[in-house]
Amino acid sequence: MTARPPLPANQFEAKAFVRFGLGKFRRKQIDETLAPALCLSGDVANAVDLQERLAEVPRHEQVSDFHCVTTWSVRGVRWSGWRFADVHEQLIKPLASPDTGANLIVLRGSDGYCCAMQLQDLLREDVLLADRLDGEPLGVDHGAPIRLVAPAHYGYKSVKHLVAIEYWKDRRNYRFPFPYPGFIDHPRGRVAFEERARLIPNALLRPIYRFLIPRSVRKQIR
Ligand SMILES: Nc1nc2c(c(=O)[nH]1)N[C@H]1C(S)=C(S)[C@@H](COP(=O)(O)O)O[C@H]1N2
Ligand SMILES: [Mo]
Repeated sequence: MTARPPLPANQFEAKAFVRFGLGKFRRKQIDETLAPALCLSGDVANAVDLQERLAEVPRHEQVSDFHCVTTWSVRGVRWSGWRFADVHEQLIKPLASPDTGANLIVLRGSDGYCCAMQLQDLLREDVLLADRLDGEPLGVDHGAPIRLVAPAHYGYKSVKHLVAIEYWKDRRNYRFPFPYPGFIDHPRGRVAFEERARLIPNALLRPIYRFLIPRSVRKQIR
């Protein structure tokens, strides 16, 4: 057996992959009766709903580690869905035609959570729009009906219950969800560079986040 590479800096291995959400999002109830939709809008020529068209994109399966910014990691999570890069190339460009320079991508969940990523980071080949986990349809605990999976980035970028994607030129179209301060949201959030937050030094942030872990876990939504 080959040895597994070490975890990224200052992460520890969690025993289980649990439902996780900061503060108020942990308690939010997800409306499972909503008809699935994936609205694409922002600085684009046409706003479109991608939901029905995803089936045209080839499916992709991957196994990746998942790293939460509060320092826990889960190894070997098996996701399946569609590569964001394929969806961008095969659906978003032809159907919506985003403006040149619309490189700030805002991802919104049906619980009101949202997060932004740079287009260049979403086009990595390990970024998925996932609708399956460990060979089963994605459950509501981990983000049904569809979630983002961006393994090179801290988990808070991997928006669950994804219902809308926006392409923007101007950062002012985005705010990290109330009441959380924008400085805890790093513009990139790359795990390899320990980009946990803007402004706050990691040495200060890590103990605060570790303290919050037991308060952010929700074993099951029901
Ligand atoms: N819609 C939504 N997406 C979200 C969150 C959330 O609260 N709501 N929490 C984020 C955080 S901080 C993490 S670590 C992961 C947790 O994913 P999990 O619940 O599948 O473990 O989801 C991220 N995506
Ligand atoms: Mo997280």
